[in-house]
Amino acid sequence: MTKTPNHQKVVLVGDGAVGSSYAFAMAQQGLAEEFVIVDVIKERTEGDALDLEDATVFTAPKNIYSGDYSDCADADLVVITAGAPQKPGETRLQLVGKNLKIIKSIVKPIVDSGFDGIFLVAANPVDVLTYAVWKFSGFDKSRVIGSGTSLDSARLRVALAKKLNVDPRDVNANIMAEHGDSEFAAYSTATAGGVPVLQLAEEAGLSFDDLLQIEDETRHKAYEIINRKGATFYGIATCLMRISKAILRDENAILPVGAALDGEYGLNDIFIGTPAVINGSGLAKVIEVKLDDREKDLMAKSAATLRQVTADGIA
Ligand code: 6V0
Repeated sequence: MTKTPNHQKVVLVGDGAVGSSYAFAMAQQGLAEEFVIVDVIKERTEGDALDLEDATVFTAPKNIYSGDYSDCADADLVVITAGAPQKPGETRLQLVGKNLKIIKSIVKPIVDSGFDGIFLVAANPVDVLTYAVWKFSGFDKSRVIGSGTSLDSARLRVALAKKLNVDPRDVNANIMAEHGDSEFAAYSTATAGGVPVLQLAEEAGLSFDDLLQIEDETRHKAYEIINRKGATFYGIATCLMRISKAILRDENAILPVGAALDGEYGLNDIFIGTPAVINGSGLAKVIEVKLDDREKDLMAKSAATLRQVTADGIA
């Protein structure tokens, strides 16, 4: 298919629970004129493409089909959700061995296709795998983005909104650092309606210990979902759609993602959860949050955890 100037093409690699939910979210939003699905299980991608094209009657004209890595050649965005998910009780970092192998086998044929767009990575452990995609692809850091703490931040906003009895869309609060057990809530800069969350929490009778309890529940929410239904997918799929939209519509949106750091927070050579400006060129700028002492300490510890796993996994 020949692309016209405004024609946008997305390739999804990994058509499991997360990938297929992402494809559905993208179809619902009418994003990307061409949407290609790749997976080792070919029948599933063919079935999903046939199923999803029926949804386009009610959204926007789209060409959705099952493809292969050669389809990445003229894609604007490749989204990687291929990889083993957590089993009950398993941490994200424990997935590193199996998923690094999968990532390596995926990135090479994509780069060989001539792909010159943006990578968005969601497979876990996402911070380590985003770093791996950057290393294996040889792409500029601005063109490799991880889902990072986007889902965790959404979870924090939902939890705070319930406690404060406000709309979660009006809560501006980020979970930062690893997408995993060492993440933390950046409460010192969180706001709702322009007012500090710390002030609103106090007015609502919530102590800082109550906020730490919310942080802890946010950190463990994935385990609660996995214990009940075996996987989490609608939340992350919608986060991926939101990041994709910021890229495809060149929004300059500030979103929490997994970003490559270049001295921010005193860190280098790492992908980690932080707010960043996302546009048609990828990650335009890391927004460095002014952290308080508790948060600085947690950021450093989380980075050290990630560094250890990254160094062990990617020689
Ligand atoms: P799933 O439902 O098992 O789907 C994984 C898919 O990947 C399957 O369809 C596989 O066939 C496919 N796959 C495996 N190897 C390859 C390969 N070499 N090439 C192409 N496709 C392949 O898992 P699910 O969709 O639940 O999770 C996918 C990944 O996302 C896992 O690593 C999860 O841990 C991760 N998640 C990340 C989140 C985040 O916030 N970043 C949130 C939830 C899940």
